[in-house]
Amino acid sequence: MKDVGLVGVPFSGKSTLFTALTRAGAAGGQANVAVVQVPDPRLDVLTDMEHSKKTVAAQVRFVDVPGGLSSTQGVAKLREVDALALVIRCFGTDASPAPELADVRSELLLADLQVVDSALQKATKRGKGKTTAEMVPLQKAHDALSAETPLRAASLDPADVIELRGIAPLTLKPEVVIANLEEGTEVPAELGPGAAGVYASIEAETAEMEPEEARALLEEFGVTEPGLETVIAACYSAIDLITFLTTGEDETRAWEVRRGAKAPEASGVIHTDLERGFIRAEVIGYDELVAQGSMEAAKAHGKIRVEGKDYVVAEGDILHVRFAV
Ligand SMILES: Nc1nc2c(ncn2[C@@H]2O[C@H](COP(=O)(O)OP(=O)(O)OP(=O)(O)O)[C@@H](O)[C@H]2O)c(=O)[nH]1
Ligand SMILES: [Mg+2]
Repeated sequence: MKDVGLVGVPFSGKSTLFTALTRAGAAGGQANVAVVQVPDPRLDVLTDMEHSKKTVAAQVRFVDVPGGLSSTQGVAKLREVDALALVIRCFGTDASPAPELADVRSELLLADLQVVDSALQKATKRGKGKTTAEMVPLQKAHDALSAETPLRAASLDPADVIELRGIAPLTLKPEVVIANLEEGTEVPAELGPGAAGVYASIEAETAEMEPEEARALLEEFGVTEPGLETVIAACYSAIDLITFLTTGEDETRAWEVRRGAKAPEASGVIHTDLERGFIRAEVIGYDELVAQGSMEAAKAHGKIRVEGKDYVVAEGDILHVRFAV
């Protein structure tokens, strides 16, 4: 499960978005953490098809910290997340999205510069005047951050990145820009092509309604894709995650793995034994399976591929792992 931290200037609507996403009330003054199910219509189709007893969606945990980056505790919480969602206020007459985004980004840079510099100081003391190996990645990070380059864009060596993980820099994390929009408006172009839009306030209002009622109200406001789906899709794409599925009589389930992962690594997400004892995976794409109508039909028509340990898992693959431990 991945953790997504909501970041933004005060009153950008982080807690409102949190409420909308998690359908849980966001209490003021403390970190709000909630696990949400990742909506995936494929799960219901597969559950019906295979008469699964159980359906398990992938999950994402959202973290909303009050006081933003000015609070040490807030920053500490954010260092633990897998991705940052930068919530930018696009509602109200005084909204200025691009400068606000620039502010949030420079706060992130500054927060990182502080931890890097303090780690560098300690390393310098330990080095007693000599340049030691531990100082090298820190110095590179310092230089990048001082030049206002986020660490994810600093073309650091993989080895440096591993060294820096100890201090969990915020600008090393994947980031998505979320425009918190006023009813009837679109994502402002000035936020760049990757920005996703949500209507946090309307969606938060529907958080306590019955699903039917909520949908009707959202449609009235022209909200076709719920904020949860928009935000999760943007985060998955930023973290570079794909979803693969397993299905059978016992359960139908969605799993996440990094894009580019091979079959054994993906199998390891299900259980470490499956990676350790991986023999082969029987694979069919979701669309192909739906076209076949059932696993049984797919088998009968020879549509299930047998893939080995070098197979790169694709989005929507349905996997059946053969293993021995
Ligand atoms: N009109 C409008 N108001 C909103 C929207 N989103 C949030 N608000 C209001 O803006 C105010 C601040 O929202 P919060 O969600 O508390 O903001 P926050 O980012 O959590 O603020 P801090 O926790 O103080 O950093 C509240 O009064 C919300 O009702 C929106 O989309 N439209
Ligand atoms: Mg808040």
